[in-house]
Amino acid sequence: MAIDYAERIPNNVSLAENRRLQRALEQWQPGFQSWWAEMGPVGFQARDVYLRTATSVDAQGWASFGYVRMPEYRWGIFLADAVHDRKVAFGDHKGEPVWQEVPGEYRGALRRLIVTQGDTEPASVEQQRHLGATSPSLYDLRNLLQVNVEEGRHLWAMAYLLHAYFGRDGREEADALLQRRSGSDDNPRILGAFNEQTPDWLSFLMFTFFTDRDGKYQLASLAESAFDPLSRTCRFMLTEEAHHMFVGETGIGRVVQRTCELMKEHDTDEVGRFGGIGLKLMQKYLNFHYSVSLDLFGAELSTNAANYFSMGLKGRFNEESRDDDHKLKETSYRITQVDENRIVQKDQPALLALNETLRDAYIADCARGVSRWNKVIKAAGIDFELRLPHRGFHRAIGDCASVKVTPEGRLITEAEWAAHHSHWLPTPEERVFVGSLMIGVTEPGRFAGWIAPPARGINHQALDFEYVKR
Ligand code: BYC
Repeated sequence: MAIDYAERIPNNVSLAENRRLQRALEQWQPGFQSWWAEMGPVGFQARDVYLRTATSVDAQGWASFGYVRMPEYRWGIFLADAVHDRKVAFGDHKGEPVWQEVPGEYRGALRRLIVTQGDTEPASVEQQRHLGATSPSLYDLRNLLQVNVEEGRHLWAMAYLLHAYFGRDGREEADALLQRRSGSDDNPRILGAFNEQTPDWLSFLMFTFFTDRDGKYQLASLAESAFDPLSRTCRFMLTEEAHHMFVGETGIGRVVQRTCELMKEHDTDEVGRFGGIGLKLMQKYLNFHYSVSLDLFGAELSTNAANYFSMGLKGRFNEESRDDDHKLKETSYRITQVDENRIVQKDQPALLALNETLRDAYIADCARGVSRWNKVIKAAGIDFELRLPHRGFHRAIGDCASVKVTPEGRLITEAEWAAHHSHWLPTPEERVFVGSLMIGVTEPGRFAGWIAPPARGINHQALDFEYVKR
């Protein structure tokens, strides 16, 4: 179904036929716009940016590219097409028709999931709002702003579900999504990683690789939901999310490539003197972003996750292609836990271990990306490998939050941690150094010295295309 851009709120949910809902969303819209003006990207709001906008939801051609000023971006509500005769794929309701309304007894749990998902979207925009001034090229600036407007659209997606299906408390929650602030002491965002800072572009690229990838896995699990509007919303969000992870994976790949070039040119690992970011420093940023993103999956054993699954609200990654009973009452799953000061593997009830199941899928996906970066290093003839640290390293949620673990997975004392953590995580001085490299480059086709140009431009445009107009 094509989307009517003449409407005040572009949508493919027949909003015009539901006057009450339309009015409620039209009342929320100015709040969103004020939030965008106050907390969205700093600068560039009056510029023409070469953005893609969703114009339909079919697999081919949903994206149309053109110059848009961000405040005029057509944020709207788009659900993937309904799957005919869709049945609940897991949990206690397996095999029953999916729901078009929220079952009363699951209202609270479902609202909480939608609010948690929705809260991350504006949070990431807030975290990234200062990055435009220091973008390494117009190409990268455009990608940042694309990610930002699409996170804004994902906020719309969740605000729509809250307004359409949760009555007054849904409207209150949608308002609260515009009120919390990333990093605020009094009213912070819900999940830890979304209160961290994204102060420089290396952090941004790591964030889009690691933290947006949590988004992929969480959205894919919610796309399995028996609550069909949530499933359809998340399915369409996933198509947009892919570009965000592309920005991270290719972005870090380009930093790695540039570093390798500098290492060879100057025959040294110490590329900082030549305006590059050393591989060891990159490893520290990786350690940080990976570990805070692992926390986003919750504790290894979670009754919340078990309930979400049994209720049919949140499935596993690729639920339908899994070869088991999809109820998991009798199954076990091997997880990593801390037991009497040792890290051990234990079989636990699979139903309780769903957060860990999802984290495992995520870890395998991260490892594939890291191995692609390592190919760049190897091709340059350099003997170094980036690595994912142990899953217990630097954790604030779950079993390992109470202990200290090295990147290799060895349990250590607080004193050892205090003596060594600066070898594993970026120090304040290193963050200042990375910050010092961040000087905005705005001439079309030029790139900052710490990152290589990409292999190709956006939507078949040249690298020196004016992705953001003066
Ligand atoms: N920070 O039972 P547990 C994205 C709380 S990213 C702070 O293990 P559960 C995006 C937890 O709430 C994807 N608190 O938790 C990416 C619970 O609190 P209560 C976002 C945390 O519920 C980039 C307690 O600890 N989507 O889209 O099984 C840019 C016990 O924990 C954290 C979702 O997350 C944390 N990290 O699992 C833009 C999907 N972790 O009950 C966007 C929806 C746990 O004791 N959310 N806690 O008060 C969920 O499915 C679940 O809420 C979680 C947590 C998986 C996050």
